[in-house]
Amino acid sequence: MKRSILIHPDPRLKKLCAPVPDVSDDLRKLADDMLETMYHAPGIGLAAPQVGVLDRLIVLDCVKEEGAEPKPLVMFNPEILASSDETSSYEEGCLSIPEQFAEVTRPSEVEVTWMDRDGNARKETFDGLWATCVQHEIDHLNGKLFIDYLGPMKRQMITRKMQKLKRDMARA
Ligand code: GNR
Ligand code: NI
Repeated sequence: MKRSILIHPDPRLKKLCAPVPDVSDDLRKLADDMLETMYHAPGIGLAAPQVGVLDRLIVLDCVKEEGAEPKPLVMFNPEILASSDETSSYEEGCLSIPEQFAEVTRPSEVEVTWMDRDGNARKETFDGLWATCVQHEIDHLNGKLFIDYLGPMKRQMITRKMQKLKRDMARA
């Protein structure tokens, strides 16, 4: 079941999300719904607070080549164990901030631990777009959006555009 994605500004996108004690059937269903919502958007990642659930759950699939095998990842309680000193910049976007993009600099590589959909502990090092995306998603679990890395002027300009978009959406 596809879920609707919250648009910034929304108080739920600013909250610290709670760790998941263990994986349940309800949480697996939520993860499946999030993947469906992400692929439909389309997007390369989605965090539970974006669908209004304040749990530490993210999904991602950064395989972007047309026709390539999809690689959906479901991460409960993801944690960054180590980050590279080397950084890289990507033009980031967010499904909760539609049609707005900005360069964000982050560590190029991150080592991440998480619990997978079967409740198994996992650990992997990500680079490239995967590293950017997993950091962007984990930020969502801490109430942080990519626009929080921008200067106050740019951030305010984007927030005002989103307020107008939400007003227009409510009228339509
Ligand atoms: O679909 C998305 N694309 C994207 C591009 C660059 C950096 C991060 C992202 S994540 C975003 C989906 C989203 O909002 N996830 O929270
Ligand atoms: Ni996002």
